[in-house]
Amino acid sequence: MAKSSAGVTIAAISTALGEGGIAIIRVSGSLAFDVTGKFLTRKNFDVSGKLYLTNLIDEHGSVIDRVLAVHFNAPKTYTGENICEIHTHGGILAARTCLELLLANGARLAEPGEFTRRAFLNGRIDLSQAEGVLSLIKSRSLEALHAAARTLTGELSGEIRRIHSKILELQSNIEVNLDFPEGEVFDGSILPELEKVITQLDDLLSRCQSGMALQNGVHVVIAGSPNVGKSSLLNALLHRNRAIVTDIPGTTRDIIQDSIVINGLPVTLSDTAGLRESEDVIEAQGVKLAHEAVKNSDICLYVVDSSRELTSDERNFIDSLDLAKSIIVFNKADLETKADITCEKIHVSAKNLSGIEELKSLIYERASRNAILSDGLNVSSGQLEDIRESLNSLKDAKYSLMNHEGEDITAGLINSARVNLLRVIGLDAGDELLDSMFSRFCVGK
Ligand SMILES: Nc1nc2c(ncn2[C@@H]2O[C@H](COP(=O)(O)OP(=O)(O)OP(=O)(O)O)[C@@H](O)[C@H]2O)c(=O)[nH]1
Ligand SMILES: [Mg+2]
Repeated sequence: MAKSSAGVTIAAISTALGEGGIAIIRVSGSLAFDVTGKFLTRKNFDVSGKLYLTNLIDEHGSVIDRVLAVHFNAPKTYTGENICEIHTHGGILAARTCLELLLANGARLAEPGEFTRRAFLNGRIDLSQAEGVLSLIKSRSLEALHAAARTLTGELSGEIRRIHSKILELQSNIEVNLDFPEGEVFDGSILPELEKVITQLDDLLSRCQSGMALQNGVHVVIAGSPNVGKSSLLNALLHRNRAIVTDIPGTTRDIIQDSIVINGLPVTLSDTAGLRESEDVIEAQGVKLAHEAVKNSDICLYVVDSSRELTSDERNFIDSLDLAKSIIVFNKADLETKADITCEKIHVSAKNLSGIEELKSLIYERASRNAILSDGLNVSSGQLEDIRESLNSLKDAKYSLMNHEGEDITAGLINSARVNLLRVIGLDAGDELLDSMFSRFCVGK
């Protein structure tokens, strides 16, 4: 979708298709009022933003629906263009007939996210706010919704602009020194100022990581030897019998997935086949899948049966785990403990449900990496990467400053930190970036 397509009048059904109270057809562009005017019996919509009752008619004058219609006059509209919205009665046919009439008479069907893309191109919102719009639509928990709303209302943009102007100040202070090759007039306040900006950007990055975790959720894999109680633990975490539990080792073969929400954090749980060498072709495939799942997980719950001693395979597996993203679960706490290990562990009983709430809190803690998730801000993965790169450039700039590598090198690094930050709010964004961003939206948004 090229930038030049802005201006052509576009139309789409903005509500979900299906039976409902009302359906809204949205039209945006310089000809929005002319295109819709042909099919509305009311001719004057004097007040911008006011809903008027009118009839929707077809080319022959037959009434299709009694509707509410509203004109929003450019430029203070969602897209920055003239917008007309027609509120038909819910149901697929009235809305679809209305849309077809508009498409046959001067409007083009909007592409996914095209209304919001126009809002961005016309300066009504920046790119981080556009991401907020998308996240708001896709939120799966109230906390994720709050994070999206904070971004949509401009909290992230405000922070980015504030940090950007501080970086700009630093950059110009350093560039002044480029005129003095000996560097003898070097301003000693630059380093502490740079450190302050690094701390601020670091905080912002962790708020964005929190927002991302709230939006995407985390993937938790339950792994361990056969019969230790992995499937029982899945059922305990879900509070329902999702997976088959038996005392026969090798019961679970395929990966069994389900999800829970912990303090607003969506968590996908995967129960896996017990890890062991197996001659059984099906079980061996399950074990292979289990290893892959552990590798791709955000957090691994490594379950052991605490009522028996650990095997050398289990000890080796624990040694190979990245403990920052793993939780060692000593299951069967209702029985006498025989297992022993020095690293941190949590005692639970999937049978009598002791320790399950504590385990959920631990999963939340690990996932949030001690950041406060309720402070989250929404970004796309590309925007998160831009913030991270910006931070890395600032850290490199600090290193180069401390090691007297030269003001030109420091200034170059600070400049790239600044440019990366601007990308987050969409300044200098190319068509390619915008295409990938807005293609994730639905039609009509
Ligand atoms: N006493 C006690 N028994 C448990 C507990 N958790 C699971 N069990 C029992 O341990 C046996 C194995 O449980 P599963 O949940 O099927 O174990 P698994 O790790 O999924 O086993 P595989 O799928 O074969 O790898 C069953 O008989 C469970 O009833 C527990 O906390 N306490
Ligand atoms: Mg199982």
